[in-house]
Amino acid sequence: MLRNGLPTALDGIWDFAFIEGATAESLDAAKVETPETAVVPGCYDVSCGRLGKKGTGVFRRKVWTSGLVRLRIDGCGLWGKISWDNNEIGQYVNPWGCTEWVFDAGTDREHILTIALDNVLHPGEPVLFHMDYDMYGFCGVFGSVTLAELPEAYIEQVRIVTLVPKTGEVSVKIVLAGNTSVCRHVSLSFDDTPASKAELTGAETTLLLHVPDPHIWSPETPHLHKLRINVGDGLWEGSFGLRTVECRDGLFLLNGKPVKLIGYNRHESHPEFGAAVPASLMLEDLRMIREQGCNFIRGSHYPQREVFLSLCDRLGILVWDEALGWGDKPNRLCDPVFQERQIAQAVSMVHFSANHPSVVIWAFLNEADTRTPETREIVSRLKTAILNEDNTRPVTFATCVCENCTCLDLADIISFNVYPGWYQDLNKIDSIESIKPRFDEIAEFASRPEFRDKPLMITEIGAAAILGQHSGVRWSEEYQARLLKTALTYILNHPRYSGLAIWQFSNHRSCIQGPVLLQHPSGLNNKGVLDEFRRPKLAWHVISELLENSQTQPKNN
Ligand code: ADA
Repeated sequence: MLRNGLPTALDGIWDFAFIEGATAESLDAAKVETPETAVVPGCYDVSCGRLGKKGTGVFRRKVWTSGLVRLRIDGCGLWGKISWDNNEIGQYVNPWGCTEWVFDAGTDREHILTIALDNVLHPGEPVLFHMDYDMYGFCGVFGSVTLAELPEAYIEQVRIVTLVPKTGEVSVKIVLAGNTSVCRHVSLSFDDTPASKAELTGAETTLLLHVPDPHIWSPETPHLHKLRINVGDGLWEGSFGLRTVECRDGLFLLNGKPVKLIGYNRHESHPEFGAAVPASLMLEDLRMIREQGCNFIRGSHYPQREVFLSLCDRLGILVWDEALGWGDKPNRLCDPVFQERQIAQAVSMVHFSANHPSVVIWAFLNEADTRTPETREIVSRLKTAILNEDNTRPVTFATCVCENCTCLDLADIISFNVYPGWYQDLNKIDSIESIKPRFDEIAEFASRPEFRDKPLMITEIGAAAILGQHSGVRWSEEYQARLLKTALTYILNHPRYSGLAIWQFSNHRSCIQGPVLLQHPSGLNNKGVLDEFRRPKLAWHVISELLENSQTQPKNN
């Protein structure tokens, strides 16, 4: 490895052991034997015989390095401890979220990296994942593990903000760490053009620069620019997009033009990969979504991985990126430890993902029960923490308490999760006709003076369907297709709505044994318009035809 701060991937074959019933906290992981084999990224509990097992997966490999290093893991399940040789160097308490640790690796020799992760649920503890969440808590390393050898003064963060897309005017904030006094100048090169030099003004320097030959980033023209930065021995390379996002007069504006956000909620879930969905499958998912005529993904319900956002940057897909939460009640929302972990997770999400042009909305706490005033504190603290990290994007949260939410004034986008036709009117064999009146009611509510300047979205609506089930009523492909066609037709044609995220792209594995309408005895949430293997249900074809004939959405680039 070159000691320039650039990451090297440690993915591939690792040693492994699974200790059933144990928590990572209870293990002295550095001393656990690891006679089995695992592949990183990868989940332990996806294959038969392992699904549902609770315990600690111990992942281990050798690494030859020395000195100051930065270890980064782009998402894990669910929590655990990181050890280097025989020392614990950090805890992982940020399920699905990217986390990094900077530490002294020691002398130039072979070292032992151990990642111990448990999916044991800690009922009653203020952890960030619970058994009553409608998503399976896999045990594994979901994203890439990288290590970077750091020079004496190294680049901790670069934040690129578009000021004027057309002229390519950007601000570039460079945050240094280590012995920053040794560096006085920085050299920057856009798109491999000749580098320009600038003076550093300390640990944090913000420069106003012009991108030569600027091209705007948008779903139709997802043009990416590249920036390379040299500071002393330190090197940073990254891509970015010239685009602006705004919410004004009830509209969602991209580069100053109104856009309807039409697409899906998508979980990272697959029967063979669990939550460690490979980039090749992510690309297939995104290609299908783009070719169908959609332009939007709500990353439900946790921070999206680096590689996923990079693919969305390249394909021109707009992303709602949200911190982990699912139906949390006031007892959790008001817990001080839960609040601190929620805030740390949200800040980390923004810290790692803010340079992705595809990310256009930050969010948190899906369907938190915000009907009572004491829940405002965490919502307000999360919004403030995110804006302190990045004030260039709208910040919001999706609520299912809708008009009864006490925090809508804190939401930059009014985002309602509603299920007329599925969870309501269960005494009726068919209640799809309740969608229009409900959407009318919401549009009326969102037209009140206090809300009318905020964009309005339906961030969830859907119905389950079992592939091959053609009864015409709930659980059939026909019912799901009719329900979604009704909802999508309404949103595409109603000017008050800025978007719709269908629940959901593909079936995902749940872990709650909740009401049968929520998930099928197979342990899957079957509201995907594709099944868990991405096999299309009737709804996929009906939506494709609807979008093909709609004048509202931009056609594919
Ligand atoms: C909620 C929740 C989703 C999913 C959905 C459903 O809206 O936000 O994660 O559980 O319900 O399938 O009912």
